[in-house]
Amino acid sequence: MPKSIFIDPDQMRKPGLIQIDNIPMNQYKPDIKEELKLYGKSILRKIYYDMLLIREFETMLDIIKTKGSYQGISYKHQGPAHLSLGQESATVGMCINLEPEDYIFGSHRSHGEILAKCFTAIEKIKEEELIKIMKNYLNGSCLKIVEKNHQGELKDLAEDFILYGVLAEIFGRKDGFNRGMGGSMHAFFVPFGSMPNNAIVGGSADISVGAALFKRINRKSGIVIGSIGDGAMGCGPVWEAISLSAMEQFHTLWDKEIGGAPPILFNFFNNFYGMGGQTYGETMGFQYLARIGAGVNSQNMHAERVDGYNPLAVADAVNRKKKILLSGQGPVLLDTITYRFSGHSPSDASVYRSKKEVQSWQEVDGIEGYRKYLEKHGLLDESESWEMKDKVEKKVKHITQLATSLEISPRVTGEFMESVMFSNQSLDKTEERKSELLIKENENSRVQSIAKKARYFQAENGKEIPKMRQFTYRDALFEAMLYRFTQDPAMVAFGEENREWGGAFGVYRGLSESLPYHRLFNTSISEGAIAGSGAGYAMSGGRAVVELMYCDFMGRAGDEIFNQISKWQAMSAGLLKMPLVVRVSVGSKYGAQHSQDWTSLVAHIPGLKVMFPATPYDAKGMLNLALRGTDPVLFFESQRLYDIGEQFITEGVPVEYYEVNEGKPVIRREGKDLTIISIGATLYRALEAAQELEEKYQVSAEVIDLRFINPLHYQLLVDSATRTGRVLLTSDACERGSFLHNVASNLSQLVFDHLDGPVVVLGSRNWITPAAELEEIFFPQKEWIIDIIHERILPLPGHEVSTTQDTKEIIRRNQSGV
Ligand SMILES: Cc1ncc(C[n+]2csc(CCOP(=O)(O)OP(=O)(O)O)c2C)c(N)n1
Ligand SMILES: [Mg+2]
Repeated sequence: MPKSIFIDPDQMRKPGLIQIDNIPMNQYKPDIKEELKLYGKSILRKIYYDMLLIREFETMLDIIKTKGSYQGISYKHQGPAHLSLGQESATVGMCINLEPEDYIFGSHRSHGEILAKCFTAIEKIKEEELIKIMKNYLNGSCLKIVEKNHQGELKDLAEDFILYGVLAEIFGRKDGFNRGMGGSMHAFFVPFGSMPNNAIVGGSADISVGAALFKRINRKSGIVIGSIGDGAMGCGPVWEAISLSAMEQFHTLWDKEIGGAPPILFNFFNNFYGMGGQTYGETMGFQYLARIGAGVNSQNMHAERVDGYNPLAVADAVNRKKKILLSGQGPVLLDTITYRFSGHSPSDASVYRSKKEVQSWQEVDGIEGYRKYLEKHGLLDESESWEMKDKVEKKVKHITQLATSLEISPRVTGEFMESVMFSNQSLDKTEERKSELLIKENENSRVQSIAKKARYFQAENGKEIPKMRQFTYRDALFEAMLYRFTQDPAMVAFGEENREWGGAFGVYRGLSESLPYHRLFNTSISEGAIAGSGAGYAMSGGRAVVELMYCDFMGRAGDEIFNQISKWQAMSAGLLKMPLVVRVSVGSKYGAQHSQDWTSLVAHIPGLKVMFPATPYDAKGMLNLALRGTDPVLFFESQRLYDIGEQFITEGVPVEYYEVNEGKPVIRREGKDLTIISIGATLYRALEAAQELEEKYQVSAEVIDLRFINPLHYQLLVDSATRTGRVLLTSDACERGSFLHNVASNLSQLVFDHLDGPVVVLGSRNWITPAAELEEIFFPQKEWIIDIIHERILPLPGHEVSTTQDTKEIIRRNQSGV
């Protein structure tokens, strides 16, 4: 299906003026008759109660943190407490009109949001369902703690359950909502629509977009709110998230039946500060945050400034925006003004703002203002409000007693932590329905052309088959992708140029014939949001494959890869899965910013699986493995390899489905004198070197292709090194800090008694990658491999070195930092 939007030069060159519609600010007009009609007396009172309860919860944490004791309960809380005292009206208001299936994601300051969202859900969920959720959550262990000696109604018990689940999480306890693996800044409770909260400023923006994509693409009900602070408006990934969420293709190219844009509301809790920086008048230039909407699309993102000091104003805005979002007309931006009375954290002395300013906001406190409003209209009297205050104090005290006691609330063990780093499952489909495909698999023209190709690089007579007719590494990746698209209806792939172009290197070429736009699409040039929304999509229950054109662009998606994709399974205590494959192409020939192998960076990050196939057989078998798993995989590919045919599996790359065993390296050439271990495209230079070692020096080198970086099985490496007693490791990654040093260090320890020489690492030089014409003096070459073996491991009689790899040279290089 070719793209059909015509860009008309006459239209584009026409003079004119861009008209920008007005952006409303604080337009809510209280009308008690209407409000009573909409919510009823009991909910209007409940709003006050919820605000009080959140205030008491946060006050307790503040006192615990600063004084070490609350209502006679002594406790030292070591972790953070970013409190939202003063912001309760904004958070409660946001949640009043949300249903349990609506998702909220938040920031480091989100205790109030979790509580408010869950309290609203308790109101809306039927009692039997409520019991079921509490009984099933963490096998009922959290419920058991609060139901002991509990008297009263089920909803009251559910409230305790929420308060305890959040507080025990903040205190790092086993029966906290995420078994203490998330803690204060990351607690959440999915069954009530409270999704992960992020300690990275703005981190929730692109994850929320991914969740909204999941809802839209899979026709799930509800909207997604990504709540972040005003300070987050300065973060690149937030702008990227907004760009991606506002792509016009949702209206212009996607099937109408999908329903339009993802239902995402970016809710900025605008308290005018990002730590000590004032976003109004100092660190940002927007003056009114809502203005940002005007730059994004012609609807101004339906942006509004809302008075977060009136919960009903926020509730009204969310309600109106929800309709827009459900009709596919998002994204929406809310500039919800609020103020935090407390410091950024309890250690904050508030030196960046005046006492007068804090007092002025305290004088118009949203909770007090709302109480007066209810009293004025006869919906609450003074004694009732005191009763409520008394009740919330007792409740918070009780929960604090439970959550601070190590006897009642123990911590998890190291074994548990280890068990949740990966989910290690195989899942054919993430949703139960038929996969949407535009044509049958065998009607796809690429499938038809691949069918004519030779799946082994040589003919029976031993002659190499012409390149054009070889089934390549690129074809192998295509086959794995298409297969999984047919199996998993909720699988999507996106990135820059993913559709007609077929991904930067044509891996997907032809896939657009088979897949509708909502399953394969181009995105804005937003690597952070591409990776982050992939994470949001995956954690919401789907499977995503995102592509980063060049490994060097991982830097742009740094937070998403290092902090988000890698950590949410473990931070959720294994409750969330992350079936996400990030395809990363390792370049060459394009100089310093397009040619680096950064496998070592991700090898260092716990929580990621890292793979790097070097042959078509592995490309297909390993991508099959990654695409059926439930863990995040950084899947490295090499631009040097896309065009190669299969040279090792003589039967050829199977047409049928197969998987390569996870973590297992493979011997590519057997030998007895020396083991050469390679990662990625360096394999082929290692094999050339092994050939020359054999022919010229009668040294028999075993060549092992590591294939996997994490997890990695060492046994085959240990066996080989034990047999040969000599090990050289090589890859195209720069030598300093290369993952190969880890393998070398482990092997040195594991086979120390059998070694006849040092375990040596040969990488690229510790320079920038030079222009294509100079690459031979940068990347490891066959000659370097032989030279380093000669100089450091096994002298080769008569060998004349062309490079210096001796001790003096290694010391010199390190001394110069190169
Ligand atoms: C990427 C990143 N940079 C800096 C920080 C440190 N930090 C934590 S909160 C914060 C201020 C955030 O301001 P805002 O987004 O307005 O949220 P608020 O604290 O006002 O709720 C900063 C700078 C961080 N956690 N993440
Ligand atoms: Mg702020």
